[in-house]
Amino acid sequence: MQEWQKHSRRAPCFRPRHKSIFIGLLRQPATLAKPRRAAHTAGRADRPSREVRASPILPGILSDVSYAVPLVEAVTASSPSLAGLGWSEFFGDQLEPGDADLIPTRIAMVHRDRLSGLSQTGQTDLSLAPQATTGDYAVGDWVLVEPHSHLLRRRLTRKTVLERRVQGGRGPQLAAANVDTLFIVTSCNADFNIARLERYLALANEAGTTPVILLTKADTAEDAEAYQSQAAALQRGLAVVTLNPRIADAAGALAAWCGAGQTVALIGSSGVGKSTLVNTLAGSAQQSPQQTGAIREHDAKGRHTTTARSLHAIAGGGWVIDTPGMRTLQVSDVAYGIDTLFAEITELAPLCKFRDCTHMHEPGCAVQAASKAGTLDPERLARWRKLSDENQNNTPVQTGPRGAKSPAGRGKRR
Ligand SMILES: Nc1nc2c(ncn2[C@@H]2O[C@H](COP(=O)(O)OP(=O)(O)O)[C@@H](O)[C@H]2O)c(=O)[nH]1
Ligand SMILES: [Mg+2]
Ligand SMILES: [Zn+2]
Repeated sequence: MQEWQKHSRRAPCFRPRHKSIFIGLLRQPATLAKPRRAAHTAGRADRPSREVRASPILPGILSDVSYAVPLVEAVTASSPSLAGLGWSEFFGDQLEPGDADLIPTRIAMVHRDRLSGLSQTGQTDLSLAPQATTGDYAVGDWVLVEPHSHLLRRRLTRKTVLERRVQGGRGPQLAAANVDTLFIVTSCNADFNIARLERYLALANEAGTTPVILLTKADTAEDAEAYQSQAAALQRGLAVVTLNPRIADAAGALAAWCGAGQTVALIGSSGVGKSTLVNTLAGSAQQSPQQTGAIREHDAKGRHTTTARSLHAIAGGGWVIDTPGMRTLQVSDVAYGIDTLFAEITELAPLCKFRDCTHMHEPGCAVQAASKAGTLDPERLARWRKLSDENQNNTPVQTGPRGAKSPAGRGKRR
């Protein structure tokens, strides 16, 4: 039996392909009912490693994960388990009988003209079919590869995907796939910008990943606690961690999100310490450390020293994806992400007199009333409006108010 077969509850031929997706939908939290989502964004409700760990049908699956050995060594020296690479039942359920000879491989690096992947046998450069392009793949994707030719035959449906629209860019860019936790990194200096953090949060919520805000450079700030409290107020239940990526303790502070089989991605402007953090998380076993760079003193802007996207093993287990820095980020198709971010506004809307209230000038508007009464921050309301309007303008298909698509209409092709 191949290892991937051990991660499937039933034989592939009896399994409906999208079973996990429907399970995911049934488990959506009752508050803030989420519209029906595409397979790749079934997200949070179907966390792989936790489900695998909890499964009585799959005893001992993680027992072969070597927690003590840095995974970067495990990958090159011995064979890592698929669960250690982030594989779960969500992916196992997508396999078909004809896939038995193919090798499940995780995309580890995306260059302009080539891809490399990690499998149980180590790192391999992958070859693409003539009509395929590297831009169709994201770091963290699971693909099926032919054993000898290393030809990439098929990509599995994503559990989560982070994509972004860059100002002036043509279409959305894939940043990372199958990410459990998004570390949104910002510094306690001129880089700290609430409206930009809200954009990242909307993106993370929409992608189905858990956002965590990491505040760096507290050692250079006069009042680091003020940054911490401002960040924590951005979204209900949001975790905010202040750390110095240059110090080894940073890895311990993030251990809760970095267990075996877990994948985290780093997002944020250039110069905030993302690559430094990758190097700290990867530890001394890392073969090719990320390049890091100094920032300009007057505006805290960094240089783009990270160009390719890549997957790095975390010394204590799990994987981290560094992404190139970006200052501007446009939102599109993130209605659900915005609703989660601004839950206090979303929850007031049903109390408005008109069902399609825009919360601008209508009589009986509960949102305006809360703003006037001082229970809703007017600045937050203004930022919600700006982001919602931008989202609506950038979202091509709209069948509901403010860019919210009808449940049946939702579903991006992946
Ligand atoms: N003082 C201080 N410097 C830091 C901290 N985090 C990162 N740096 C420095 O900031 C610079 C930019 O870091 P880098 O990792 O290249 O940022 P990236 O562009 O986000 O990948 C480097 O010189 C780091 O050593 C911190 O918490 N405190
Ligand atoms: Mg960098
Ligand atoms: Zn209203």
